[in-house]
Amino acid sequence: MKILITGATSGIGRATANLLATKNHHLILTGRRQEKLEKLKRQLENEHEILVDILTFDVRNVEEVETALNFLPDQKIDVLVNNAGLAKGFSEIHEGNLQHWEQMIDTNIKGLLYVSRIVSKWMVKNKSGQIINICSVAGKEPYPNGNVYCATKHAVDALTKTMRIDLHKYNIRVGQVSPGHVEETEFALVRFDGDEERSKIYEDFQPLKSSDVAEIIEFMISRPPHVNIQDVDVFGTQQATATIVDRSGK
Ligand code: NDP
Ligand code: 8X3
Repeated sequence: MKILITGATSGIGRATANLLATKNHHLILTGRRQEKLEKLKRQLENEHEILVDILTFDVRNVEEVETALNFLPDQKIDVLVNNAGLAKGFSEIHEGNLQHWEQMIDTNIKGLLYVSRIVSKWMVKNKSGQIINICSVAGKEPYPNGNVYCATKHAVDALTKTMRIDLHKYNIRVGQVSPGHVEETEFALVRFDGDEERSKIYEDFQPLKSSDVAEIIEFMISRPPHVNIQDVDVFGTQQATATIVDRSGK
């Protein structure tokens, strides 16, 4: 299958690329950091007998998205994993940073839409395909200081459901994974603007690993064509809700 993963330069996206490569899929990996994409392509093509294409673009820029995707030769994608996304900041609403808000809204909502609009059009034409959005517990439960990030992920939750309604009649599967905390990602470092001390949020409990989420994505993809997994809420065992975490040690 030909599988496009946005945000494959690190974290969940990269772990998903690594796992799907072992299943001999043709991968199209995207992100803004070209060097990381090139390194991953070299690694995966050396380790597996697969084709890896890379596309470097910012999902927030509609022209870049269109140019990059239209560069693909045959307008056929079997699976789209809408993973690129981020949180920026952690403050109460009256102290919010406008740039952070815009970056989250533009990436998590508009970027996902720009990519999905093009790829879903191809899927409708081909009468087949699957879209998997990476949502979050933040898309299900608002939590203190999460305001705009939670709002963007609630939007992803609504988009997964509405895309499913729009696309099911074209034989297109749509679902999402909604994880709690996931380590082996740059998520916390990005949220806290590279502040390594503040980013140490996984030291006193065992969260999910990026490979755990990758396995769920692979499971959703490998179901028989008549099965559509619509949503998977998943947490590390020590995390019960967005805010209730057993931080007594790993
Ligand atoms: P990472 O920061 O490790 O990965 C984020 C990926 O998104 C990177 O590959 C990054 O690539 C890409 N990305 C970010 N902004 C853009 C952009 N403007 N254009 C193109 N690509 C972009 O974090 P995660 O792996 O954790 O995040 C993946 C998804 O999982 C996100 O949607 C996140 O919200 C979600 N999630 C994460 C959880 C966690 O606890 N880690 C829990 C629940 C959901 P590059 O910088 O090269 O552009
Ligand atoms: C990432 C998990 O709890 O930081 O979506 O929102 S959380």
